[in-house]
Amino acid sequence: MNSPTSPSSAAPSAAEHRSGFACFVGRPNAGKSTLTNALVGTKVAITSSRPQTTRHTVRGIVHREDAQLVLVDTPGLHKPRTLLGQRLNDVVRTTWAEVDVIGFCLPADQKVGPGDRFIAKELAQVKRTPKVAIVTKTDLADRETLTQQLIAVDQMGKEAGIEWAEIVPVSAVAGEQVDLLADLLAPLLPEGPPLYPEGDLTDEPELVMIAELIREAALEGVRDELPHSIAVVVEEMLPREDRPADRPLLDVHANLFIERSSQKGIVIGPKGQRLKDVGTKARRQIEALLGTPIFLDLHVKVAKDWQRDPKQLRRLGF
Ligand SMILES: Nc1nc2c(ncn2[C@@H]2O[C@H](COP(=O)(O)OP(=O)(O)OP(=O)(O)O)[C@@H](O)[C@H]2O)c(=O)[nH]1
Ligand SMILES: [Mg+2]
Repeated sequence: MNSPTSPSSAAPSAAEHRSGFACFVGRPNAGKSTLTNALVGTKVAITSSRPQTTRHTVRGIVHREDAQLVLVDTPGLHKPRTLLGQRLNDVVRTTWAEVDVIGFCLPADQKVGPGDRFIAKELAQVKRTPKVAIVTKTDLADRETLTQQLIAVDQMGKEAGIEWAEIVPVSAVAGEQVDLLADLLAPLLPEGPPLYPEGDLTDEPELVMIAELIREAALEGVRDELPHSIAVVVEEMLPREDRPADRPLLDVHANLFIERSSQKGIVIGPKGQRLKDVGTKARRQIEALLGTPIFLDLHVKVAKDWQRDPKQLRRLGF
């Protein structure tokens, strides 16, 4: 208790401001990135219907009156088959040690399975950090299924030795209970001042964000293992010379890497149409991000078996 004469007692609300980190974990495709974006209110992480979309931790910042919540969106945790897969899992586990609260995402429309139980077992080792179970994609489940899922998640927690601080059903797509989730996470953060300046929504470097938007555009529509083989690097970004001041143009040079030359045709498509579509889609997103017209110069290159090659991984930023 502060004494009545202490200066801090004059402004109790300032002392109660909370700030800290929450990370979302879960199987690939559980809806972690979509939920991150919904909470932040803007797209900070790319999403796709392909599993293992997220490949590095992305921070999204939620600014509230009473708290600043920094969301750390991590790659889906899965059984690794490549060196890349191992690196992604390492990233996730390192993050657990650094956050104030962990949100475990489980889709409402899929039964709790071995993959989830595996994560729960691992999570149980992280003793002191409060854990919230988040049942995602509730718009895809009827009432009965959702009820069963909430019970199953409760049960899974008990079996793994986790005491859930909360179990919250949400739909990021329908915008249901997203605000409630923020209301529940905020009190679990320690007291403290904001960690990021007002208005900052992410700490993703612009070049990384641009590469991610290109990768996102390239992911949809390709099948099987190909999404995992795609990596994108922005090599250069330069304002076009000789442009009038009121009509600037930014040249963005990017490489889209695949693992085998046999994949080239799929990415490029007949008469180059697929690559063209990817470029158009990505360009729109990048222009929205930067607020300026760009020219996207996109090339497809082979980086042989990069997911398994330490040297290539380093070059591609892993
Ligand atoms: N209907 C519905 N679909 C959702 C919802 N949230 C996510 N999705 C979809 O589920 C798919 C996966 O979403 P992501 O947010 O990329 O999943 P993730 O957990 O980040 O996946 P990884 O990064 O691969 O681990 C995408 O097609 C999303 O549109 C939701 O609330 N409702
Ligand atoms: Mg993701």
